[in-house]
Amino acid sequence: MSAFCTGVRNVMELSVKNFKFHTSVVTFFAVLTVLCSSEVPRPRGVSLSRASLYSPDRNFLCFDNSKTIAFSQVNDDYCDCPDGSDEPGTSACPNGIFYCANAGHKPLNLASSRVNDGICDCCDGSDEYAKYTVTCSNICLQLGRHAREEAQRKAELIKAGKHLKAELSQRGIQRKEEKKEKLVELQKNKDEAEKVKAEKQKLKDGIEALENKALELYRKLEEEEKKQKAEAEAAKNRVEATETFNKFDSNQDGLIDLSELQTRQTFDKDRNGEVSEEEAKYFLNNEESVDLEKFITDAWPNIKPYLMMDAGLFKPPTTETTPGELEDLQEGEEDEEHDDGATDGEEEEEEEEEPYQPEEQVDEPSKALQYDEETQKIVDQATSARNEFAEAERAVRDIESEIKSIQEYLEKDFGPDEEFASLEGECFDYSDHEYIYKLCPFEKTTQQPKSGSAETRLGTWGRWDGLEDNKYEFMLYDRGQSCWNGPQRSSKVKVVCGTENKVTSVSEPNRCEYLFEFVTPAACRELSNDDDLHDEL
Ligand code: MAN
Repeated sequence: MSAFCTGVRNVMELSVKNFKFHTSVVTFFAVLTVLCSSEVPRPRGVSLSRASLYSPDRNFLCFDNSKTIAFSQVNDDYCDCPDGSDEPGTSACPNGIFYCANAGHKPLNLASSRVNDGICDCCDGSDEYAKYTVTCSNICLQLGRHAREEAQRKAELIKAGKHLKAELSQRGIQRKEEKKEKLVELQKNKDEAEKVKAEKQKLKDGIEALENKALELYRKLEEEEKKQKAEAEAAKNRVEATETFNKFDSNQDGLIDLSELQTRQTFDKDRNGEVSEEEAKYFLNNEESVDLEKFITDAWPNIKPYLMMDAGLFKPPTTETTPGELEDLQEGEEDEEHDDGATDGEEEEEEEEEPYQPEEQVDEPSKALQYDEETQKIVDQATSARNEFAEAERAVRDIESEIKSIQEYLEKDFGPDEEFASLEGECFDYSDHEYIYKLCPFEKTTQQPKSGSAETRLGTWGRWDGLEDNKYEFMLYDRGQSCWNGPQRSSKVKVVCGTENKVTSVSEPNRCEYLFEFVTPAACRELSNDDDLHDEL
């Protein structure tokens, strides 16, 4: 019988591992396994592998070697061994382990406190043998069948996916190689470009030194010209001021006093029909009277803008009058001039007065200095040397930035066999009733409301974030747009084996924390021990 059972177990293991048999054959062997697994006599709660440690023919030695007890004390509902090994089938020891065979499905090790606690933990119901609280039916065959079908489906998927994954890996490896080759080439180009830059710099520095020297004379000339211009301006201003002084000094006493300004409508700042003393004083810089020198330095700067305004040459920006007020002022002025037929002689005289005219246009543009032929040649050479240097500098910068982006690419972890590399640069959409989500592997995740408003970044590529046994199971995209009154958005992407690249679901388990599920052949890998059915027998 024992040899038969060993044979049954071997066939079962083989069938499940290789998925070569029809499901009905597997089920038949599963039933035989159930029969065989109950065949080895052992105390309740003991696994097959430990059965030999519990022999009714001899005393029982606690697993920690601390004690030897009579075999009759095993499972007597009294805890003798400190490690709980004498009570595998009761809840007497707080640290005891109960083993359910679950024949036909996966065996299970339970904390012995769960034995006879009224909850069916083992699918074969063996943990609730007291039956005073609950009766558990044995559902291991159904569960086992379902698990095997699921495992078979998975295995078939993996088989198909692995084929595609191999192609992806090949492409990824090739892409990486190409990038590495490009990097070597770029390094060479950079060395070359730096040499060119150094040469261009030398040429530029040399010609600029010549240019500086050649332009020294012109700079002096330019300064001189500026100075002369300023002096001419000052002289012109003085002439104008003097002429105006003489015109205003009606009694010719060499002084302009308030009364001499009060006769001139120009200085009626508030346009009330008369020039008050206060108004006149403003123009004389708060003096009662000024001589020519004071007039030029202190009064003329106040008077000139008003004369220009009168002549329509200048509309000063003023804090006292808004542009609208100024317009009103000018209109008012015109009206007064028309209405004022019966005013006294002086005013009539003044009306006839020629409007103020500056000597000549003040801001005459200065003519650009003409260089002599030799200097012009040097300036042109320097200009083109500067351009060439800037060009060489740009070339180095461009190569550097290309190198940087290749280095960043090479630093990215595209999986142990570069199988995820081809996902870079692509984006995959997923649409639910409210949003269109986007996963751009190794770049970002986004969410766009279907209503059309702006896209929200749910995260920026961070790292692989799976557990140690498969770090490629999850991607983390963090540092997304801030959540209102909350943290920055972030997304996790569960990467699952599939025969195509596709986002299959997106959810928001916590506010502003998103979970994408993405299937791709790149994630197809051999089943781990946890996944295969070896233990289920
Ligand atoms: C938007 C979306 C949601 C998110 C809220 C948080 O409506 O990004 O996913 O939960 O903002 O305010």
